[in-house]
Amino acid sequence: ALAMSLVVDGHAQDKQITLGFAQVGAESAWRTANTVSVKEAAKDAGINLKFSDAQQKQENQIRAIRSYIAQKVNVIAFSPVVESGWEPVLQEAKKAGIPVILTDRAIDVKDKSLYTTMIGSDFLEEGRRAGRWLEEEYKNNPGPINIAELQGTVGSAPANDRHAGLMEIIKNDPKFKIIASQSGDFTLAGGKQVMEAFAKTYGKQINVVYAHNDDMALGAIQAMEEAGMKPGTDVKVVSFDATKGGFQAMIAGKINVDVECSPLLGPQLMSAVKDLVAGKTLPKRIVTKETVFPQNVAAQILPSRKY
Ligand code: GYE
Repeated sequence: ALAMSLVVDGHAQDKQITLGFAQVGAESAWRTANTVSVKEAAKDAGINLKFSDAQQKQENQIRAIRSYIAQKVNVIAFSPVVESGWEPVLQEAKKAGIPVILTDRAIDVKDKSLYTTMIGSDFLEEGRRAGRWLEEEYKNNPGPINIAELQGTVGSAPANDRHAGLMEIIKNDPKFKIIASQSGDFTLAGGKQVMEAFAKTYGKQINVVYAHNDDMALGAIQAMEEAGMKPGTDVKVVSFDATKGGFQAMIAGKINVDVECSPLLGPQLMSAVKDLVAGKTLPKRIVTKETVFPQNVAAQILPSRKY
């Protein structure tokens, strides 16, 4: 492995960087790909990685961050489960002089000096992209267009922003109505369970399922089929991430559009870690490049998908 060469007291010595990474969990295909990306990139960069899985619980993540502080790692990175409640532990990191990088999800703190940079997607823009697709899809339809929303983890940045981005676009067009909205916690099982309840209560009234990720969309598709509904035709399905599973569902005609969100953040994270240790200043925000995939391009694009 490559190691950084530092000159200390006139002696050149190899000093390996240690990074403590506190992951959200393993709730989705996106997350699994993100974990692989982080682990592989650390290896390629010669960075010693300490990795923890919080099983979608903020308290576990806080505990992991505290242990990284106690172990005096060089840099801490984490993908915050939810947006709020981070000040105390981040102040502890700051006091210990350990820089913190946010990956994937943003946090809500007044004191922006509590983190150095945030590497990840613009979830608000993703929600707007989905909203624009809906406007275009239904432009010749007077409505009403009833939307059932499967939200991600309550209080998480992607759930908050994918909802807000959609609202920004459809709020001035009264034909669009969100008739039901509930969290499926970004999991397939959660999406299926919530959709079963929606199907019972609203049945044929639902025109669109707006799922905050592919895993929940796939679960919802199962639930709709079991309830005798036709996802992709009778009910349009809008999803996020654009995983291989999402692409396969598009090819099968069951997801209508998938807004891309890339989990492949490992290489960018490792170069940010190296820059920090080398004393460079990072931009406060590093945005991932992404696009939108409508169903009709899925078969052609799937072979080149990496997650
Ligand atoms: O969309 C979802 C995952 O934070 C962007 O988390 C990420 C989201 C992603 O569970 O599949």
